[in-house]
Amino acid sequence: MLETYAIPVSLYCAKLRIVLRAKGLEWREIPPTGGYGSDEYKAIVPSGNLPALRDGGLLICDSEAIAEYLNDIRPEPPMLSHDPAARALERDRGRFHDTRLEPEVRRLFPYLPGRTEPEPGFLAAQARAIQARLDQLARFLALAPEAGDRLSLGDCGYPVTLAWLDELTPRMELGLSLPGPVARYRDRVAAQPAVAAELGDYGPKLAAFLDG
Ligand SMILES: N[C@@H](CCC(=O)N[C@@H](CS)C(=O)NCC(=O)O)C(=O)O
Repeated sequence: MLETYAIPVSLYCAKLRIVLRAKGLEWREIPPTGGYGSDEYKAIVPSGNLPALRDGGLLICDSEAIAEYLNDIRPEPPMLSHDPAARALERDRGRFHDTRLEPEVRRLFPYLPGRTEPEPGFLAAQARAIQARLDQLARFLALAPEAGDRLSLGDCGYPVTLAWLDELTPRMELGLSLPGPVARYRDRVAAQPAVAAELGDYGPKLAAFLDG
């Protein structure tokens, strides 16, 4: 059986679970050996990050590489279009999430409520940076108005990151607002059964973690 190294609230672990659920795959989740960030875990997973996937002797440690591998070994339902142009846009969307939007949200993590107090002005500046990414995403979506009608690999990170923003916006007084095209895209993605199932499980865990 497939095994994933994961912890419950990790954003990219939730992204991976959406892919696993959409593919109807069975998997077993195991905590990082020796704990998150441990030398023991880094000895197994070169990048030391989560999630990682083990399939027999194969170990993969980037959520997008894992997702593409799962799409290759379980082609149905296809999560990348067969049409090269549509496939390129799906990958573009996925990269935008992983390299542009999510990293701006992650910069808030050291300052989550109850952790370190940020420097004055940091939260307002970071909120502007995240809002700029959301506005860019709205323009991105204009290039692919059908995005989210069918769940592609490029969509799976967004519902998780947007769930984080829902929780963090009031808690950290970020004053963020979702542009209309992003809100509509989000609704289309949230209606996909694999996303609804994961968010139903993940949402309460995330809220409890942030309250905790
Ligand atoms: N680009 C990576 C990012 C994964 C990532 O940032 N994972 C977080 C947990 S949600 C992590 O392990 N951060 C600590 C680190 O990268 O050392 C992916 O898509 O898998």
